Amino acid sequence: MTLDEVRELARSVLRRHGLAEPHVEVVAETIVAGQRDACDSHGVYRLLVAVRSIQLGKVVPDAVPEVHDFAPATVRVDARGGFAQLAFERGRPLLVQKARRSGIAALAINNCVHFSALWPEVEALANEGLVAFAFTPSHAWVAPAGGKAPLFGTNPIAFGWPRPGTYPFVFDFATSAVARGEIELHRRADKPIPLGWAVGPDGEPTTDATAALAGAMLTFGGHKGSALSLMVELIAGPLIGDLTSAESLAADDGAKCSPLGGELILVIDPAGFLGEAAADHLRRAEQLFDGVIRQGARLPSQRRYEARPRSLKDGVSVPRKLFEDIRALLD
Ligand code: NDP
Ligand code: PYC
Repeated sequence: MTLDEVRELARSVLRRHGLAEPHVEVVAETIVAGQRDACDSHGVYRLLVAVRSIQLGKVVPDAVPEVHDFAPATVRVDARGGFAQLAFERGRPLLVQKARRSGIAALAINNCVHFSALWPEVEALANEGLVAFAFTPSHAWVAPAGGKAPLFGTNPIAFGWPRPGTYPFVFDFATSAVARGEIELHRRADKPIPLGWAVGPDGEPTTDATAALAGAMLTFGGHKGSALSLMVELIAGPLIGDLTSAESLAADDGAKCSPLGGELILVIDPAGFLGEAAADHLRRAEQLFDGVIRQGARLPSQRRYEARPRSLKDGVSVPRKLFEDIRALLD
């Protein structure tokens, strides 16, 4: 498919299910971006769960986010039960303005439904010359290291750093061994998952995707990912007055829709510490990136950035079964 066809498909499906126009635009763009950058678990596949969330009343399709200028360096956006993308877009100008004025600022998005990757947000902020961090809990699917029962979400952490003359440095990963969407894609393709991603309902390691989804996912890096996951629960949950992953799953009540809760975004303007010297220090930071690449290692996001021009030129491949499942949503 060309990216225009992906965009048209995403928009038509979302409209067909009653999503209000301001949401259609921004939600479709994150789906196009995911597919364009070869992030299959957060591309068109996400239309299935987005529509399910609309159909089962787990997202408010015409929510109008409310922006609150809360304090000199903080912004709160109440998404009013809608998808997170529009809330982010509505809060972003004030966040950037505050970061430029104070050197540092935070955006708390509350009461949002979050189904997307976080990198589009930190990349957009890094493109404005800011260093950005983003965090959101999800549903309680992941066991803490040493345990076997789901408690944490897949709880992604994303980071963006502006680079002169090139794409920003961005990483974005789940604090579980892998995003849940990856396991779902393995189940759809009837493929085994690697050991270390999850345990089954019996608490034993499994390579069966269905058993993994019914059991508990595992954190990445054992106790280290577990601590980071708990941090995400705290700073994007109680710290901003929003739900933990366990509370989100309880609110879902078995519907299997996208997580409900909050997102915390922190931004730092390098000029806030460095003034006019910021550009020199950002140039100095480039040596670190060179040091990675010189030894044959790759930077996070390199795969995405390589996929991007390829997709723009040649289009993207969508598995036929997935395409048909999505097309059926238009009937
Ligand atoms: P991956 O493990 O696929 O990738 C994580 C990061 O590591 C990416 O930035 C990736 O860059 C980079 N990376 C991968 N391999 C290497 C390597 N060999 N060397 C250097 N860097 C590397 O991601 P996850 O499965 O953990 O998460 C996928 C997505 O799921 C994320 O975008 C996340 O935001 C999303 N998610 C969203 C949730 C939500 O609640 N909204 C919950 C959980 C996950 P590259 O992309 O270039 O490969
Ligand atoms: O893949 O873990 C995931 C996920 C949760 C919410 C959005 N993506």
